[in-house]
Amino acid sequence: MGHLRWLTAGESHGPALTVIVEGVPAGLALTRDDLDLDLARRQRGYGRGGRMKIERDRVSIESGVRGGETLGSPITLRVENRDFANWQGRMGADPFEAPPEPFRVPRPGHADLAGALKYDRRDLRDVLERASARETAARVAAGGVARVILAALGVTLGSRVVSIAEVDDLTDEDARAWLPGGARREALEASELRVLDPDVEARMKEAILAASHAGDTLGGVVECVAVGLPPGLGSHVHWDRKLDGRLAQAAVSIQAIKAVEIGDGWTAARRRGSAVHDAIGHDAAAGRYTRATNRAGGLEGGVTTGEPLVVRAAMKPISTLRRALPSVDVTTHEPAPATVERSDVCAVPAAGVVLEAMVALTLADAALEKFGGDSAREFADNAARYREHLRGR
Ligand code: EPS
Repeated sequence: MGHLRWLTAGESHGPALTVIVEGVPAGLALTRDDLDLDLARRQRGYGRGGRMKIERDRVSIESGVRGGETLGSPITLRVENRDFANWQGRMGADPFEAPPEPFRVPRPGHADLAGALKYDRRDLRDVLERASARETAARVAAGGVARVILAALGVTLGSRVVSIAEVDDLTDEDARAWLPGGARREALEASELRVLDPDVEARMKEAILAASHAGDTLGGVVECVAVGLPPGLGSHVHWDRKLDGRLAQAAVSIQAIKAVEIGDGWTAARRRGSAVHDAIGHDAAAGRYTRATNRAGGLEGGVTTGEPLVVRAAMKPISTLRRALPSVDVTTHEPAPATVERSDVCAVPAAGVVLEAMVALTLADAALEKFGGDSAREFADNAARYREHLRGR
């Protein structure tokens, strides 16, 4: 909606990824350590490729923060691509002395072909460099800023992997246990696949290893939960103000995400209404409405209910296959196996961290829209006054 605006720039093997975040209130405590934590989480995961051994993603804060506090001015974050050192002659901005060997055979499933047709590029690298999920490092850096905005409201969020290929983690545990500060948080973060059930994790690893041996790749499903949200973020009054729609757009915009689910989405479609909707109660002592269940995933009519927000995203298998699929050379139109670049076998755990960032950015935008404020104090005061107004309503 534009209360919190942000733009990323950067190619996968260019010098760096950059993101400018605009609309952040002044006076929020922000350090690079806050942001580096999530960048490191994004780099982990069983099934990642060689690139993650090269990179040590760290943020350099280049504007908008002074002495550890936000100024209210645009915040520029830069994440260096260490791999650029190996790509100088092929990815620099200066005209080439000798043009590098072009990338000619598109990978089915990647943006290679559609992007080259649209932008009239002969070397498919001109497309794939920006389409690469490397860009998500910039999103995660921006997401760290959004997290700090949300923390001022007492909102925290986290994610876990719920399936890889056909292996499901059916653990049905209160998310507060595995969100930051919860008793199961450390175990979840220590898990290489960011899964709650260790037996399930072992089976997922076997599946990833088998796919790797076969020159193949695997996708899966990640779940992001946010708690501490007030009722009333988003709006029912117009399609582009509905928070569920905004979250869906944010989630599906992540590279390789093909579907999104809010609350019990897909299973709700198979059930009767009486088994789907969350009965309403009232807790007089707490001065608030309660729900017996949260199948709606914290959203009704595009508005937060105050219950935990639950968003799931389905990631397709990565499109770079070592056992390449049939494709066509774009210079000769002759059949050829798709080009094989170094890549991941499975990046689902990283997608969970990216989903957290996209959800955080969307929620921070909705919170700024509702509570406004140029300073952190004004923002928090407005939110506190609103919560007071809700008590006893
Ligand atoms: C990624 C960096 C990329 C890939 C991956 C995500 O680095 P490289 O292409 O140099 O190996 O590992 O991107 C893709 C799988 C893709 O299809 O674009 C990262 O930093 O997450």
